[in-house]
Amino acid sequence: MNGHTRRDVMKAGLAGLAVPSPTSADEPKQTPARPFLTPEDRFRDVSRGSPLPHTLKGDALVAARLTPETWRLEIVADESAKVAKTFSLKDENAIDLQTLQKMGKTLGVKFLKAMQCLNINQPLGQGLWEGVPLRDVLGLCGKLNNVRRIFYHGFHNNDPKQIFRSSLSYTQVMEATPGELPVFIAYKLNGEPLSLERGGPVRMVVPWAYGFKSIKWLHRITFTNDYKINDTYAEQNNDPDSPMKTAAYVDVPAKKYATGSKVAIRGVAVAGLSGLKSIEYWLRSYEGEPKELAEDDEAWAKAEWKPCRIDDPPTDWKAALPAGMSSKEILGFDPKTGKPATWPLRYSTVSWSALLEGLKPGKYEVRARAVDLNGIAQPEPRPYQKSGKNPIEVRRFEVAE
Ligand SMILES: Nc1nc2c(c(=O)[nH]1)N[C@H]1C(S)=C(S)[C@@H](COP(=O)(O)O)O[C@H]1N2
Ligand SMILES: [Mo]
Repeated sequence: MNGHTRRDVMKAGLAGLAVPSPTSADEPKQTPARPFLTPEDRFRDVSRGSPLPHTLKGDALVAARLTPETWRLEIVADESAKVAKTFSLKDENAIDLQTLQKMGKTLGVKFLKAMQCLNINQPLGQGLWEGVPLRDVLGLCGKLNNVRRIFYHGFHNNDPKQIFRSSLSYTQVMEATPGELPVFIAYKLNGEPLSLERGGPVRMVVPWAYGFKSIKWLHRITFTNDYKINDTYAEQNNDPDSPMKTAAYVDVPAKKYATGSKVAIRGVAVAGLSGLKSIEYWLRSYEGEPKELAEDDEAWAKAEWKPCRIDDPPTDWKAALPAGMSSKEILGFDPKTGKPATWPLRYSTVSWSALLEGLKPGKYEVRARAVDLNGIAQPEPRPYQKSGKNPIEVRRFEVAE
């Protein structure tokens, strides 16, 4: 079994780094260890638009309604839907940030969620998101009829060609399984106002979905009786209805380790729709040039998968969370004890590691896979990559005198 502690892995990681190795600019550097909540400067960005909305400044930012004072949310209906009350710029009653924050005082929710792009292996970051459930905001519209879907989009330079839009069914917005996270409109991330780059002042956050449902710079929500998905991502051959997959991803290790040193393999895993039971690694030696292992290679059937260690929840939640916040306030945590109801929390990330000892000199490749709560190992049960990138990643390193 892997009885090592996180400290062992940190030490071994540093030992690995200490081995001098020739590096050139195009060789990947060893991935640095990641904190529980991703700091702003390490969050990866996936944004469209020219200019990128988050690069606007001064008057352009004001004209785009992307400052806390100028931001407005329109909630309207197309001709197919019937809605008692709408909110629009035209009627001068669009919803402002103050109104949303005021609702947040009584209805606000906080939860942990990984942001992940359907088309990128590794999650972009893990955040503590704060906002108001979308169903409560839509409640301001009163009685609805002929509403089957909710369409929404953000600021797009007022250029129809640049629009990036998404949608949800009425049911997905209005009702959640007890214990599950609701769709919500977020204005805070990791205890701070949502930055412009992360989609601030206000962004949609769809807990179970890949990033393309979580529209940044949210400007308009439209009720419709159209039952069809209108997502921009659907037009690019992505499965627009795919919940996040359970998957493990492997950090880049050091290139070389000295014989006799401990080799720490680390990575991040996402607990998706089917939850996360365990993570396993497969170490394999090779000679000569690295080769891709074909899907039908018989080595797969003979692979010896060994257990990795999944990081425990932080023992000190106060230190892991933004200042002044208690874990008791977060959805998915026991409000009495402040402990997470499950671990890892669904739709969040967890760090994992494996410590390899006693490796003989030679070349190695290491792979890792997640096993979900149904006992199914990655990339199954949904190996099709346009419903979410979950390939089994491989990393290579050398052990030498
Ligand atoms: N308005 C708008 N929202 C958007 C996008 C965009 O280009 N424009 N990109 C989406 C995609 S595809 C992803 S993966 C996430 C990325 O979120 P992040 O940039 O905060 O990491 O934002 C989503 N929301
Ligand atoms: Mo994405």
